[in-house]
Order: sequence, then C-alpha cells, then structure tokens
Amino acid sequence: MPETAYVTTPIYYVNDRPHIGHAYTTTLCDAWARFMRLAGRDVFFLTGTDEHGVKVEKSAQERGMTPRALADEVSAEFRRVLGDFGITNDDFIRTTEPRHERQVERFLERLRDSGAVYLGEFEGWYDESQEEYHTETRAKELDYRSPVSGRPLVRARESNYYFRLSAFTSRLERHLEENPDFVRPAGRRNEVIGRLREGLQDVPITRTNFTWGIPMPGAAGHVVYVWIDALFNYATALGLGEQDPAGSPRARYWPATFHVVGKEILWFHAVVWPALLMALDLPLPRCIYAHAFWIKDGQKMSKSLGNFIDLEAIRGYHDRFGLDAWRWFMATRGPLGASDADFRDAHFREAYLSDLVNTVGNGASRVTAMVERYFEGTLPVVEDPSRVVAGEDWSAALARALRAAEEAASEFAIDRLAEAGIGLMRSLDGFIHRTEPFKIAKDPARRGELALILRQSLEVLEAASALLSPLMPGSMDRLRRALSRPPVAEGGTLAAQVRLDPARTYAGVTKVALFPRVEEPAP
Ligand code: ME8
Repeated sequence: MPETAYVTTPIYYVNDRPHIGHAYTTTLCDAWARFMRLAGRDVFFLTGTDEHGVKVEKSAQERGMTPRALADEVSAEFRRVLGDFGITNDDFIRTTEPRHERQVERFLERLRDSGAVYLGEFEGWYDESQEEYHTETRAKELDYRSPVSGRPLVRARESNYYFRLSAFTSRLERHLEENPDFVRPAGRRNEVIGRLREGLQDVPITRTNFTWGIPMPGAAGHVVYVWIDALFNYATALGLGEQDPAGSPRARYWPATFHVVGKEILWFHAVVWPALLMALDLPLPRCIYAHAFWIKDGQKMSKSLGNFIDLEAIRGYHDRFGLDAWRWFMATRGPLGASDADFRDAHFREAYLSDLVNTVGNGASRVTAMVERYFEGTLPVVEDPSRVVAGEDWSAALARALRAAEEAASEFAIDRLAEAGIGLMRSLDGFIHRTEPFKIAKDPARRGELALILRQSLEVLEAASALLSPLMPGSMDRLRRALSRPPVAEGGTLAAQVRLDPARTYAGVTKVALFPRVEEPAP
C-alpha cells in the first residue's frame, strides 16, 4: 500500500465571494497534491465551505434570503470556481451537510461525557466581527479593538458550554517543543509558543444568540460556535466521527500531513484544534502551514476598502496569460513565507516574461524546433544519453532536482518545488548556449554529436515537464504531447520520468509554442 498524504485548505465562509486569497491557498494545496500523486502517494485533498454562524445569518438577512439559500448559492460558486482553477480536490465538504452535522454532534457528546466540555458562565472581551473572545492581556495589547475589523471589542457575558482548553496548555507546549515542524514557517511557530506561555483559558464553544448552526446535543437553545463546528470538517470528511470510524475507507488518511491556512487563523489550528483532538484521543496533524497575506499597494485587502483582487480580475489574467501562468505566479511570487506579498500587475508580467516566456517556453520551443528541423522529429536511441557532454552531468543534475523537489514538498515549500523544475530549464538553456547545436548541425560529420546533445535536451525537457506539471498541468501536457510522450501519470511515475532513460524513443517531436508574448496594457 502506498503511503497516504492528506492536505486541507481552510473551509471558506459563504458570506463572501471567492477572491485571490481563496484562490491562493487552494492553488498551493493543489500543486502539492498533484506532486504527491506523481510521487506515488495515496493522496486525499480536501476543501469546502464554512456555512454556519452569525456572519452568514446576518449576510443572508441583509440580502433577504434564508441562510440556507445563501450558503447553497455561494458554496456552488466556490465549487464552480475551483473547476475553473484546475483544482483537483478529492472532496468538497459543506458544514451544513448531514454527514458533518451528525459527526460534530457525536464528537461534542464524547467531549461532554469525558468532562472536556462543561456548562459555565463567562464574561470577557468579545470581537463581534470575528466571533472571538480575547483575554484581558490580549485585549489590552489590541487596544480593545478587533485586530481584523478595527471595531471596538465589547464586554459580553454568557452562560455557555466551555471547552477545557486550559487543561491542555503543558501538553501543547511540549508538543510544539518536541515537534519543531508542527507549525511552519518557523517564525510562526515561535509566535504560537510565545502565546502559549501566557497561558490558556477555557473557551466557550456554544452560543445562544443565534440559531444558524449545529444544536448542542441535549442543550436546548445552545448552538455550536462556528469555529468549533468548522475545525471538525477535517475529521468529519474522513468519517472519523462516525459510529465505526475504523470502518470508513478514508480513515487511513488521518492524521493530516498539512493543514494549510492563512496566518490569521493559525491560533485555532495550532492550539484549539490540537487540544480538541487530544481531548478526543485522536492523533494530531503533522503540520499546520500558515502562509502570509496578499496585500494591495501596501494595504490589507478588505471588503470595506474594495481592493480585493476579485474573481473578475483573476479571470482577466486567465484570459490573457492562461490559467497556468496564474498558477505559476501564485506559487512563486505569493506570500508563502512569513511576509506579505504585494499584488502588482507589473510583477505578474515580469514573472510571466522571465520565467515562462523566456525560460520555459523558449527552451521548449528551441529544442523541439531543432529536433524537428535536423531529425524530422525523430530521435531514437543513438548512444547512451547519460554520457557527460560539455561538462554537463545530466544524470546527476536530474537526481538533484528530484531530491530538491521531494524535500521541498515535504516542507510545503511550493516555491522551491517550482524552482526545482525551472532550475532544470535554466541549466538546459546554458547547455544549449555552450554546446551550440545549431552550429554543429552545419557539419555532417558531427551528426552523432548533434543527436546526443538533442537527445539529452529532450530528456531534460521531459524531466522538467514532469516536475513542473503540478504547477502548470495544462501547458506541461501540451509540452509532453509535442515531445511525443504521454501525459504524466499518477502513482509513482515521477522518479521514472526525472532521469535519463536510454530506452525511451522520441518519434514525432513537433515544435511547441507554450507561452506567447502578451503586449496589452494592464486592465
Ligand atoms: O477564515 N492572502 O474563512 P475565509 C492570502 N471559514 N490568503 C488569504 C487572504 C489574503 N489576503 N485572504 C484570505 C475562514 N485568504 C474560516 C476558516 S477553517 C476550519 C475555517 C485565505 O473565507 C487564507 O487561507 O475568511 C485564509 O486563512 C482563508 O482564505 C480565510 O478564508
């Protein structure tokens, strides 16, 4: 049985339309999932929509709709959009589905029976926009304002069910100490450890001020707080809360390899969620990966500022540059690490021109054009292509690229994954520059040498197309068709494709143009 891998995006709120932030996280996860499938892993990739809570209830009211109708509409739009973005998720979970609700109720019963959840009274600083309470220390640090909306925190008092989060402080601290990779990138981990040291308070997990949510079992009027409801999606999609979880064919995917989230929701994922899992005696996810934010002109993107790169803007890029160019930009120029990334049209064009037009596209068209021109598209096995030509040991270079890609994937370093593939294209460019096959072609006596150089170039192109395919699936398929090679296939074929293979034949290679120059002005 191949090793399993499980990657999740946050589930997105249905009170907002899909925008660049959703596209970003989901595209990163998609590239990772595609890579792991190529590498032979048994992958499960989950995304979905978060549909309960006050925010959705209010948005629906404002639009004169029921929350259910709003959720149906927006959730459907998210699913459509994922299709347009080439996302290969294995499931799409909605928190309003009976399978989710039923399991959340069961989880909460278990938590209450074990004493991890109890009925209590609470007063504290409440962030209405985020539906989140803050401790006195934290509220003071925040100057009694929401860190997200900037609106004042309000003093609120409730009788609610609580989760005994405080009881897990030292176990959580120990887990973070002992597992340096539990939170990535490293800077984010230190933030979490720092906040843990301040101590944890129990958190209310039900509300009585709204009805659009999962009822707390056996507690009339209490509705499960949307964050607790939402976090469970990662487990309910696998059936872990069903009566017989081991019987669920998806149970094998737990624990998750990566929960990928934006930095603003790291706390819930790195502290609250693991504590809930501890209370339920379930294994913890291997890593929470929290990326930073896309910003615009140095400012946070927000609905109120109206500066979000919305679906229409994204589709504009798809139309002019192609979906793969968009995916490439997301993967290589986005806020993957700890710092935010400013979205600029000029950056997009620069990345497109230097990486895709000049490097990937140019390398692919030069090599295929020469094979077509000098060998009528057919380069059978002339000699062992692993011979070192012009000081370029391609066998070693391909092995290095493969290792770099695998290591990058193990750290969710999608930018380095991209680099492993495009690095080969840069080396190929240098190789052609040094060996000058277009000059050798003029000398009939050097035909064997020419064949070997082009043969190696084709093999490198093929390897690069495999490494780049998780990021740019459509164009890499086209490249492979031009190489007369089948599309990359899932299930452990990667290592077989990222190496020199004297037994491969290239017949019917045709010149390919992958990324045309785009001259129009910005939208
Ligand atoms: O928080 N840059 O949903 P949400 C990069 N339902 N990524 C961004 C971004 C930006 N400017 N803005 C949003 C929720 N994102 C909850 C999650 S999970 C159990 C519940 C991405 O619709 C990023 O991944 O507000 C962020 O965490 C997510 O969208 C928030 O989506």
